[in-house]
Order: sequence, then C-alpha cells, then structure tokens
Amino acid sequence: MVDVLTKNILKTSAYEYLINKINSDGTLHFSLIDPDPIKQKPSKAGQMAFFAEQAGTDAILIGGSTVFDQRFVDKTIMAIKEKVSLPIIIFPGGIANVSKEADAILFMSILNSEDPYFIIGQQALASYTVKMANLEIISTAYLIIEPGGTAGWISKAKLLPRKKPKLTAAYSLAAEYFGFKFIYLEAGSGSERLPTEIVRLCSNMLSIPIIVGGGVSSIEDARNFVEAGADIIVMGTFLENKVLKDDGNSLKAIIDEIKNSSKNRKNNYCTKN
Ligand code: 1GP
Repeated sequence: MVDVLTKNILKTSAYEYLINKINSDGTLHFSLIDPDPIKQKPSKAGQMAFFAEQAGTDAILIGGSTVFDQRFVDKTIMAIKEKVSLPIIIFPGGIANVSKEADAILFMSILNSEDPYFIIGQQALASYTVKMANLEIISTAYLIIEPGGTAGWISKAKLLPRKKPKLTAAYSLAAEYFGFKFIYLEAGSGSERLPTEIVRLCSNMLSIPIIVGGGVSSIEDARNFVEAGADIIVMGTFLENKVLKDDGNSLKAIIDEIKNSSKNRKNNYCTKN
C-alpha cells in the first residue's frame, strides 16, 4: 500500500497549461458539467462538452454540490473524454466527486465555512483517495459570497457580504499567503452574479489568478468580469440550458467576447507559485 502511495508522481501539466494560457490569451472560460444522474446521462454530458469545446472553452470542470455516485462521475468523465481533448478538472462538491479518470482536481478549502469539516475535514478524509487516483492537485481557496446558492447552504458558509468587497479581498489575500494556487469566488450556481467591485478589488490585491462563477449568462456579464480582472470565468447553468438547443452558438458569442475583451491584458503569473 505504501509503495503504491509513494510511487505516484505528481503531475503539473493542467496547471501549467492554465497559467500559460492566461498569460498568453487573457481570461479563460471553463465549462462546468454536473455529473448528476438526475440531470443527464454521460452521453449527454459528452455532447455538452463537445459543443463547449467547439465554442472555444478552455477546460471542462466536473462537479456539483449534490454529487452522490462516484461510478457515475467516472462514466461521465469517460464519455466527455471521448468527445473532447480539453483538460478535465474535478470541481469537488464532496468526497464522492473524486475520479481517477480526470486530469486534475481543484483541491478546495471553503475558507469562509463556519464548520471545520468543509475547511479541512473532508479534504483530510479524501486525501488518500485523491493520492490513489494520481490526480494533479491544484490547491484552490473557495470563497462563497452572498447569496451563495446550494454551495453556500451545504457548506455552512458565513456568506461574504456583497456590499463589503474588502472582506472578500482580505480572505483572498490570506489564502494567497497560505499558498493556494487559485482563488475561486463563488456566488452560487444559478444565483445573482458577483458584484464587479469584489472581483476588481481582489484582482488588484492578489498575485494569483481569480476564478469567478455563479450566474454568468450574458455577453455583458462576461465583459464586466473581464474588465474587473477575472482570470477564469465559469459557466454551468447556461450550458445546461442552452448548448444542446443551439449547438453552442450562444455560448460561443459569450466566449468570443471574453477572448476579445481580454486579449490585451498583460498577465505574468508564475507557475512556481
Ligand atoms: C457554480 O460557479 C459555478 O459553482 C457556475 O455557476 O451554474 O450559475 O453558471 P452557474
């Protein structure tokens, strides 16, 4: 057992791909697919990922707050891998969300939870599973801002106030000092999107990339986040509702806007963080 655990060599390719792409292209777009049997079969998830890749997305995130079947997560990722060549990164809603089929995992701590289980408890319990899966680890501080959605409710977050950007920026800065590689600012899936003031202040304060998500559903939303300094924009609900209906055309319009409005940004993130 110990041999198996110690033999695995940590891979770094997905992280380097992301940092290099942010530095060269500007803001990235992530497509979030929930591996939930109530929502869709693996084949449908594969189709969604296919249209997202055609539309220009930069990576596929796999996750949801209510994932409950590890085998179904594996099957969903395998179906997606048949359709796309993009990095597939786990965005864990809990321990059942780990799969060796993915390329990497956002190994997240919900720093503003009031319950230590969500800050370090479930991460410790999942650590051997993650090690055995030989996944690339991308340590990520997850901060949940009002209204927080399902993620906020489940993780018992002390929601960061929308009107107090300095509080979110303080948590973000502390996370950077702890050595996290990314900050993920979450408003909650399907929620009212984050105030741009929060993204702007965090972007000005931090020297690590910022992921933003929750409620992004228009060209204007995306442009506002790019202008505020977001490095990666995540969209999930929009994908679920649109990509199979219009073959990804409306998603492409949003991703085109992200790429066009961020191409002159000068980023110089270091992969050695
Ligand atoms: C949720 O940030 C993501 O964790 C995406 O949110 O589903 O609202 O796009 P949406």
